[in-house]
Amino acid sequence: MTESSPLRSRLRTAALVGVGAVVLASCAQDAPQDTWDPAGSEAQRIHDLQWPIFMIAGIVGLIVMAVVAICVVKFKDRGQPIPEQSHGKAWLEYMFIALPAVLLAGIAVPTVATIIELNDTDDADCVINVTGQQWWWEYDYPIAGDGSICGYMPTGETGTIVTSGQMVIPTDAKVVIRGTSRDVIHSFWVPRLNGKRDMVPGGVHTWNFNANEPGIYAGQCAEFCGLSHANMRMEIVALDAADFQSWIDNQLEPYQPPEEGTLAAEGEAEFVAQCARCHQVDGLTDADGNLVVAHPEDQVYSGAAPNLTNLMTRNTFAGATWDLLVEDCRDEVWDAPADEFGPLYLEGVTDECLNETQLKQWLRNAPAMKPMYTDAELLEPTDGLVRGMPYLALSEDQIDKLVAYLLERK
Ligand code: HEC
Ligand SMILES: [Cu+2]
Repeated sequence: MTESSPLRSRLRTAALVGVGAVVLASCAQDAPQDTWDPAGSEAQRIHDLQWPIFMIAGIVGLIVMAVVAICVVKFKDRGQPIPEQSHGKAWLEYMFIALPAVLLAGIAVPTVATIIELNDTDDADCVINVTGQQWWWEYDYPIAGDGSICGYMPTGETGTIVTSGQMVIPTDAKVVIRGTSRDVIHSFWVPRLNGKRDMVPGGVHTWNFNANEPGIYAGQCAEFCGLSHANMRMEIVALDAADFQSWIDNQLEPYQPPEEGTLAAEGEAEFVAQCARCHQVDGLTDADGNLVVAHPEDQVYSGAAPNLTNLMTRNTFAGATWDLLVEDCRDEVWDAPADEFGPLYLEGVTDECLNETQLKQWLRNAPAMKPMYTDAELLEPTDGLVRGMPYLALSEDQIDKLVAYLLERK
């Protein structure tokens, strides 16, 4: 073994840094949650503020580092005598106070102005209620006084729309969310559209969203909220006016029971028996023709479970952490150019595109996929209530039927 010379080790360090930089640069190519890549007016405002501040801070940082470097080299201990100590240079001290003060005051003015602008919820085109819980987001679309939903008038049936995971909004609209939480503090964050906003139990916080172009904008809960915090993601899906109208109308279409004698019809009966106590499917009736109404408040800690009426119109599930689409189909939608995105998204999950493997895995044993309890809680659930989706001991046969049924929910 040859001993590595200082030069060689320096070269090696340089090479490592170089490779690291290339690796990091290639990460940036596919960064769906990139704050430095704004896609809407709020994010643009933040961007316009953070760039100049980053530059100023960067220049100050470079100056400080340069001065440190000069001092280290110039005043290195070479055995020279200790220089004469001096103090009391008033003008220098005043300057060191004045300069940062002026700089900080200069930064404060546009910062405060931006904060005020970002919090202006007047003149909303669309209002959506957002509720966080362990560990997924629910969105419900209130009906305005004139009957419109998110600024659009349903052309057919009307009613409230309740979804989860993906929040669908129209492009070029000022969307105001009214957010809260059913259990602990969560934080709603879709970096390419806006900064973070905490969602707190017992309070309502508003926040604005606007997307310039159709597409999917990824985000994640940004406040530690328990065991599956890392599995609490969300997406904002932006559609242009015509596509958004279709989305609204499709969400409100009346319930279509599966054709009699099909696997899906058997799945419907399974669903009523196994799932409907927690999950609402609007318009679903039992064997006697009575409307089935979910009562998750008696079952789940947070008192809610995702509405599955139109599950297959969204393309992620369980806190937007897993895909309902197989990889090829997923890439096609996520990477679609803005003008082709809408129709692709509206297709929903087709038979060929369904990510059956993971959906079945979920039904087989959800807590094994997404941690929901500590071991101690598993043994003794609080007040008979579960957190998240429980293990239901379903047979493969039941799972097949349920998947066939769910596949028609769009
Ligand atoms: C005790 C209540 C409960 C029962 C019973 C239940 N679930 Fe769930 N389910 C939940 C909760 C809570 C979630 C949200 C979990 C999460 O994302 O962390 C969920 C999530 C889901 C999701 C993901 C939905 C989405 O939009 O993210 C699907 C699909 C699902 N359940 C299907 C079923 C089916 C099918 C059954 C019946 C076999 C069933 N569940 C029974 C509580 C329940
Ligand atoms: Cu959270």
